[in-house]
Amino acid sequence: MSNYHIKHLEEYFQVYRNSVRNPEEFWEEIAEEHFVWRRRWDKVLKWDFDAPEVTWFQNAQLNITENCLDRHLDTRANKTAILFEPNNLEEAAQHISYSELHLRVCKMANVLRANGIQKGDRVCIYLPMIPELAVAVLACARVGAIHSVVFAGFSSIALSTRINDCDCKMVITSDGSYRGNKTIDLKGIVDVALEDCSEVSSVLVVNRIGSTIQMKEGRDQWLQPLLDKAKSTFTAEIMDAEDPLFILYTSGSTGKPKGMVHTCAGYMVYTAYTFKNIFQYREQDVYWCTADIGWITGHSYIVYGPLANGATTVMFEGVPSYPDYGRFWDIIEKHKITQFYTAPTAIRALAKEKLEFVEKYDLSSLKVLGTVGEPINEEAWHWYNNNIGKRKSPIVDTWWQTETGGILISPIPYVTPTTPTYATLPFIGIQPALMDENGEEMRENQVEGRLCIKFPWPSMARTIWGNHDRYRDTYFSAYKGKYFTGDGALRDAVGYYRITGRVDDVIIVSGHNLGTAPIEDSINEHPAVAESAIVGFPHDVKGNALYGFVILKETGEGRDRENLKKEINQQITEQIGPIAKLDKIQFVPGLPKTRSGKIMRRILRKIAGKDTKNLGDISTLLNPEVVQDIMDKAL
Ligand code: 7RM
Repeated sequence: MSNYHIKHLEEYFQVYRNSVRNPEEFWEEIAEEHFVWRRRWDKVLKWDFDAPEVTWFQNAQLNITENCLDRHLDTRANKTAILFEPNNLEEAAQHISYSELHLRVCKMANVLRANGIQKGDRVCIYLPMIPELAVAVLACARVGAIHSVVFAGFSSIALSTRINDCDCKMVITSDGSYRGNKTIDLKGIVDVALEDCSEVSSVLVVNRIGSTIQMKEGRDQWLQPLLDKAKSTFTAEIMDAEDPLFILYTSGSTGKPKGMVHTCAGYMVYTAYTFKNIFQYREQDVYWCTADIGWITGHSYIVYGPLANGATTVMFEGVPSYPDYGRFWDIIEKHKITQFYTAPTAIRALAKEKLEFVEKYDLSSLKVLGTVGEPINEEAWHWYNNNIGKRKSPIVDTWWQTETGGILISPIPYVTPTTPTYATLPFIGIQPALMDENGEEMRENQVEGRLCIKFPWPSMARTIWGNHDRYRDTYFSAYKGKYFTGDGALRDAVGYYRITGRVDDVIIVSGHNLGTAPIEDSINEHPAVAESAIVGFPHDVKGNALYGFVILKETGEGRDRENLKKEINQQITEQIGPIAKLDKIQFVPGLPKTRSGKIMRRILRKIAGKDTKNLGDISTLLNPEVVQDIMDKAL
């Protein structure tokens, strides 16, 4: 019991040491004391990073929704589980109690079953941030279906790619969504996507905005009438510990997104345990994470982690700028938020606005602030600390990934002294390693290298859907016996970690992971484009923005450049989504390449970042002459 809630630094070090020396005993105790199981495990951990293969809580049986819902009904039936704050001010907030949520999930599970969804089937969820999204996720888990939530800002092509990759049978969506003072035609996007998805036999539609939409006979059904008729109980499907719970796509360095597969037991144990400690969660708290459930942060720290702890978790449908830039602070005051978890990009955007938007509100309920998604710069950290936390709420800078399922490096608030821009110490059970250029682990402090994790943790993704080889190649082949994160990091004199950013071809824009390859693929499809390369450059709000270097075909040379730029961005918007649009496009005669034909993005990054003093040795390039030309015309 005592290990479940770390209270001071000595205790952290002691529990950490124990968790690393006796990982099986440690996680067994956590799993035993804080969750309900249908069958106990035979073995806590089996692993082999070469295969790679990882099994936690072998042969245990459970249903995660019994842990997130049923077991709270005795003690928390009337406690608010989900506090829904709508986009529109005219609409009242909704307090959905644990018993109400349980009922809604059971009804939804019955609807899924009645529409042919069985254990192991994949269901795509493409919904805005409304309670039905959480209900749909939990209902899938209850029937044993594997949910694949696709962020409702993705385009129809991105959606159909994800639906087809894992053969979803069903899509759950809404007529539309509210976003500030706009509405978005979600069902229209789904209709276009489904022209390419022959396996989808059923579409359930939430009526959110009351718009007129097309309903395809025999395929599409409004959800509400089905729920009205559904039975209010549903016996949870019994799941094996290692059965897949969900698939969530993340971009990689080739064009195809990677469907990361998370499994039931380890994911539950780790997200619940990290939630409790990293947010120092107490029974009366009102916790708010501003992420969308379409990202891993929403899966782990809006839905599963909080609900497994019987917490009150806020779901906000809107945007930070509507009706004005005070909306976040208004919500904190209105619901007396105790933990507030957001992204550096949101902090930077709000820090640009007048401080009056903050000063109008009483933020004294706050106890813990969090950030996630990208490195937070010092200036944003101080703004957050001074103006939102009033220097009394510790900031937890939480480092983790879609692949890791839960937070791996973070302070524990009121326990770990924080330092701006540092994610500080590994969480309990996490064993980081920094690797040097020769592939050797650096064991001393005050070093910088590539960040690996050298021992399994319960919530790690087990595979990439349909492509285990890619899983091995991406994460377990760079350093033998270690999980490679793709990030660089430094470890300071006291052993604190600071994440320095991606070392591969992934760019983080506004906290969203964008692979360069899919964007380049999209640009290259434009008839006037021969070749392209994308790099990130520093942007004061988004963290990074995208800079595209584009070689035109001869046929494109005569075209109006401004029109071409518009068309290229239009194409990216359609194929990937507006998030991947380029801020700058430079037409170039060639791209710097190595002799083996690899684009030297390092050089392009320096040019885009206006840091050309030290380009390094370019004489070994295939075409050193293009570099000067690109520099002369840089934007
Ligand atoms: C949770 C999430 C993962 C990538 C990761 C990093 C970057 C995330 C931090 C961070 C510095 C942080 N999942 N990243 N958190 N960098 N400090 N606290 O964001 O799969 O979408 O992205 O995000 O590069 O590898 S993700």
